Amino acid sequence: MPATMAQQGPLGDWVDEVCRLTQPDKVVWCTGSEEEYQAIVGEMVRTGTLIPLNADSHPACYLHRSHHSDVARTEQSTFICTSRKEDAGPTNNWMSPAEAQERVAKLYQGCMRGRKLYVVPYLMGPVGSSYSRVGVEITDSPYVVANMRIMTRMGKTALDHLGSGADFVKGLHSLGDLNPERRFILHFPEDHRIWSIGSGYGGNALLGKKCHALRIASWVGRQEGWLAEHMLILGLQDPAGEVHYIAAAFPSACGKTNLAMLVPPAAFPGWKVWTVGDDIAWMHPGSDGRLWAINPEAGFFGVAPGTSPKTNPNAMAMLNRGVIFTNVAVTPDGRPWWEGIDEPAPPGLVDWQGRLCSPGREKSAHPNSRFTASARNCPSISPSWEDPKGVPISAIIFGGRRARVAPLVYESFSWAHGVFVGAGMASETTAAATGAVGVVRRDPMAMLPFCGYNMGDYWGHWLSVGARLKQPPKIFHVNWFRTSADGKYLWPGYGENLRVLQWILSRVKGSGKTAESPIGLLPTREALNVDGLKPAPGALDALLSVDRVAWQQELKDQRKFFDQFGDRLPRALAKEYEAFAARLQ
Ligand code: SAT
Ligand code: MN
Repeated sequence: MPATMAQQGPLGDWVDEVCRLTQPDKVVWCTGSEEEYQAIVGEMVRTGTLIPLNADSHPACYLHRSHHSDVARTEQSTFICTSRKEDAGPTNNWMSPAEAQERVAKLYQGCMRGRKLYVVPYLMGPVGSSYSRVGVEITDSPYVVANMRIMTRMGKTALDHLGSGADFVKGLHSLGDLNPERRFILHFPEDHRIWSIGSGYGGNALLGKKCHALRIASWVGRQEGWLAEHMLILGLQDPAGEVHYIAAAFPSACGKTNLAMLVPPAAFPGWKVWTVGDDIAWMHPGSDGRLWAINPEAGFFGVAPGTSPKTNPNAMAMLNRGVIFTNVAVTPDGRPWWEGIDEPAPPGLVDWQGRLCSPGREKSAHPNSRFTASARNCPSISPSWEDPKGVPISAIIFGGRRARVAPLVYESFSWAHGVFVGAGMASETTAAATGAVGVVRRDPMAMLPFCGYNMGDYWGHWLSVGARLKQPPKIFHVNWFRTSADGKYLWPGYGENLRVLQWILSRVKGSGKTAESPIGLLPTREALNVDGLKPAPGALDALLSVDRVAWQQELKDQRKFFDQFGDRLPRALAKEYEAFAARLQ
């Protein structure tokens, strides 16, 4: 549909209304074309918002330095604005729609004077898929437009999907004055609206991502019978050429991108991992009784630090063209640099705030510095990543970052027990959100910051989706982050995680030896392939054992967490809790 037609329907009416409120100098309807992208990027280069990187080593790559107080998601300024507080639940910040109108609407008054207003239609999901959804983000940030162009199918494609309808998520974003005191990320799931003001950072400002594809979509999915999850999707190909798809939930900055792009170790000839997505999965029960997943995104907004030819060669190969880097350091010859890139910091390195680095000083790249890269440039991108029907999921993995307690891997006894395992997840906090780093917090299904409604109802929804599946995926829990008493990682991680995926696949196929424990089924020592690995003495024992005393403490913590939900906690989950407590006795 041409933009001129869209301008006359419900979308045009909304844009007019926003213009009256925000008073922009100019309105730009984005088409999503390459020329438009070049023009927007060119203008940002002229204003200094983007810095071109070395044109030989990194053609069409740019560096953006954000405001130093705007570098991560801000959970304290993120709210769910349902009419009833109970519907947001105890784990979300809640603001009534009336209070939002009173406190936040006024911040938009005239906020775009002297700025351009961009209308950014976007499609979440493959073109032609009945699972895909349209959103429109209005923003005054050209950086957001350029990132949305990489992260979504933007412009005409989205308008074509929308037709003359009004079924789209309305996202209104303004940088405002970037003052954290006047920063709000509000979600109105009842009428599919998002208001974001005061931040230009990824998860706060690229509204298709966490705001739409998780918080609003989780609400819509509950009404319509599907799941919107904070999960990567990968295809695991065995030497016979058979591919099984796995969805895996980890909190932000816990290695989802690395796992999604895993390169098998040399000891595993014939194995291959295909990347379908690295952050979000929309999963629907299919008519065949299996669970089918699409990746709603079209790019990767990944954490740069720690990414190297060793940890993620596929990512490195896609990071040398057409990438927007945010808050990384830059070498004197214009190449991006970050801690863990596996190259010594060269003299003359400039840090993420544009200051000359002195060795041994603070981090040069911000710990939450990011790359925005098109999925098309990923060497391991799956041939099925844009399949309109999605890919069938054989296993679901929940993973936390836990120095202690959680073993390397275990399998749940059933779907309901798997939901309990996901609901009981905990993980150490990372730099992806502002606040303390390394503190263990409960993070059910890695959705704590992203579930758009009461998590008690969310678990109930998971249980009901499972009940509709004739072939439910098996559910597992993993932990790559166990450490020894002296703080060293016990498991090598990265490509070696294939060993765990291999056991998971054997379980999917009905073989794979297990040892039963109170928390679930662990691999036997023989069932986990550690050929060619040289684990530290005692490491495997620690990785594959269950410490009852530590789990009893965990149980208490889980209880406190679940108690907040009162009668919104599904009975089946309470029963799983009781059964677990009994097994631990
Ligand atoms: O900044 S994002 O929210 O997009 C990434 C993340 O924290 O998972
Ligand atoms: Mn994420």
